Amino acid sequence: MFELKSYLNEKRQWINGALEAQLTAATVPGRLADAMHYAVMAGGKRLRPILCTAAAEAAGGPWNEPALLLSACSLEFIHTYSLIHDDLPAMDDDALRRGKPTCHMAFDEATAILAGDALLTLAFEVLTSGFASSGGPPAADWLRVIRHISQGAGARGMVEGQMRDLASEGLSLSLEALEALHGLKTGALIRASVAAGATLGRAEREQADALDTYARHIGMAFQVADDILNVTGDAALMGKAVGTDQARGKNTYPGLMGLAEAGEKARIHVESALGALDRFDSRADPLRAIARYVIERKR
Ligand code: GRG
Repeated sequence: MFELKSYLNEKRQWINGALEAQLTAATVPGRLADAMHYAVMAGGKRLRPILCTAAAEAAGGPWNEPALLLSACSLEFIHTYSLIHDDLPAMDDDALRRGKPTCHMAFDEATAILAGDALLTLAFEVLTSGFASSGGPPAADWLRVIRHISQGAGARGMVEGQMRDLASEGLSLSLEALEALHGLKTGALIRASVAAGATLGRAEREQADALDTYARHIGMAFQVADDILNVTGDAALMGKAVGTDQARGKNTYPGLMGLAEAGEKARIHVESALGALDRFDSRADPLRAIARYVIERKR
């Protein structure tokens, strides 16, 4: 029987070691390096890196190749940069993240902006370092990975989602517009994480499409669950403030359809994600367990 808790702990340890090593190698000691290190190593579930390695495993590849480790680090650097910038006074103005003062509170606003910038840049430096290693994936695969990640993170993905999120504060979005917003803000990097893993795991076309369907659904389930936790969650467990969405006039699933219906929506997305994995064998069990965890999580 697959045991998710020990699986997640093992992967987190592996990823945390790699993140430490990459940060040490890529920075010069000083305030910028301290702020980058502070934000990345403040905790976090490492969901995107784990999805990347689990997707490679589901496709039949090894999960622990150096190329996957580089992609996993890159995804976490991008995710952490987005959290640092999201917490800034110009955006969501949050004081607590991952159970600790946000980067701009622990350092200052300018340092937090630069730490985010440097992490975004480092993400791509780390990816390109994969080209240099012999015996790794072919260059064409690396280019595909870089394309998935840059598209997921950028102006057709997460950044556009953030823009829509900020622009729609205080306005009433339709369900369709809300889903499009979250598909970009939260979903695009999750899809990129799975697509990167599928590429490096040498997934066949059909497998890659099924994995993308899985990723789309867990991205939505993750966001609905996040909205629900913002209403019902425990701030101490989550390491960030709750009730903030309503206070800021954010469009959320519970706000639009009520808590019970939002919970049902998340559950349906998880079922659809699991359905997309029907043709996969037990090597997709980690992805299956992660799909369930996405809505059962308390943080
Ligand atoms: C600033 C370009 C830019 C984008 C910000 C990630 C994001 C976009 C905003 C964060 C706000 C938010 C609550 C989004 C909902 C889903 C989400 C991404 C939650 C945070 O991710 P977790 O739960 O965080 O994976 P940890 O700390 O576990 O890594």
